[in-house]
Amino acid sequence: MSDGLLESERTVEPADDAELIGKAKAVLEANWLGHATSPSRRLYPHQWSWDAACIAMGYASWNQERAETELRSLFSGQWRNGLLPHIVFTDGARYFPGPEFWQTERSRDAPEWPRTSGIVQPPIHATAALQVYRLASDRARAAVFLEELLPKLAAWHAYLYRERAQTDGGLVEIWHPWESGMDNSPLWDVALERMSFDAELLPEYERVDVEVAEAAERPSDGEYDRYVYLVSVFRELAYDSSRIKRVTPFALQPVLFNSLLVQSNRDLAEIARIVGDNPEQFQTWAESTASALEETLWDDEHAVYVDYDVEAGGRVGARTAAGLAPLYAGVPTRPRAERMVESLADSRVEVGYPGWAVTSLAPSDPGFQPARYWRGPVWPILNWVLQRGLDRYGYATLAAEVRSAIVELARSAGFWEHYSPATGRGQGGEHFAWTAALVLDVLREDELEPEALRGPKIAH
Ligand code: 2M8
Repeated sequence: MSDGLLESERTVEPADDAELIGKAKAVLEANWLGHATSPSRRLYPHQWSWDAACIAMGYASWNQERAETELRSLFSGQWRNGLLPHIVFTDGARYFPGPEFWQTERSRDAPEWPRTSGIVQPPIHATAALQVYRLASDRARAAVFLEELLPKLAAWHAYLYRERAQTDGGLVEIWHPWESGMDNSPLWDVALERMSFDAELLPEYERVDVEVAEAAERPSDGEYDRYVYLVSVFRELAYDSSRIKRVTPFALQPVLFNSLLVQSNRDLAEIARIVGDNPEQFQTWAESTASALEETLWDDEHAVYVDYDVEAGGRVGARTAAGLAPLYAGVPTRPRAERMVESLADSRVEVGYPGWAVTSLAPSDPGFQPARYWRGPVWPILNWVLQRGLDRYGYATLAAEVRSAIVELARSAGFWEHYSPATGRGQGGEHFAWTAALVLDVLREDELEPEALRGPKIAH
């Protein structure tokens, strides 16, 4: 493992845009498993669901075949009930919890092969599929690909609305912090603390992550006990959603998950139009989730959206940059969007000069920890979601500054899982695939201007 030092600390000349693109492609290549791309070879040696969608978007403009294969491989792990698993396992790789811990063979819905986990991750896949089509060099072939993926994407969203939504609303819920994608975010603290279980009765397990990455940059052992407990409940119930729904001690409706779902529904409707199918169901889903976000999750006092704790029957107190995600899906009214942008000052940090980024928890929050995973570091994905949202509402300069931060962090420190908000130092896993993919998405080779070869392209 390298030291995560900034390139400047190593006195190496920073890469220009064309070189940086070459380095990003090399990271994806190094993580290529032959059928899919691992997020990071040692820390996460399998295929992850929302990483794969972002990775496909990163491949889209220069390697159509890879982009299609990435999504196809992920959907090869889809369950018969439509569930799209958060991990599709590769034989023999070392990670906890692996397939022998998940025991998904207890469910009638799980495929025998590939082996998978039994929970989900944020639904950004229709958005990725549409981007693969839009950037494809061979549009006719991409249209065939969309036709192939449409029923699978539709089954995935149908699973979410059938198994994860309350009867009276359009918000879907998660049953495990891993399903949020923001594993140890303070958003889940109260719900996790409320859970009571006997640690002595937990199945035995051994963490691998803390051998491969700095323990101080990972969730705590107490958090892992809770993650493991929830998996043990699900596998005891043979992953039967109707039973899990009745007993799960952890059920939340996250803003980020639901915002990505709104946009994925909009994109799925567009996919249906492209292949000559009926978009109505997807539009209806998009509108019902968008209205529920507006009506239930808007926090007027803080001008941001907040998660809802279904188990406790109330809003989550913690506020994070995930609360800005509705901008990405075009959900807020213009006055709300303006207030959200004004309040951005609270959670932005100046990194990757001349850009700025949002942190995973505001530096002013007493729980802020600059190296501890989803409790403070800068994550490319959150900033990627934000820049798309800012662009959508016409804040082109702000969006370009956020893109600049994503690019400049990678240029100076390399492609890391997350970055220190104080120094820009790389943290967590190195040579990280979705970081490379998101850089490729915001800095596209086909859009490079000749002068960009001499320095960063920043709009002011
Ligand atoms: C992290 O999550 C995994 C569990 O799914 C882990 O910590 O072992 C999260 O950052 C998640 O959002 C991400 O998809 C995954 C792979 O990059 O790593």
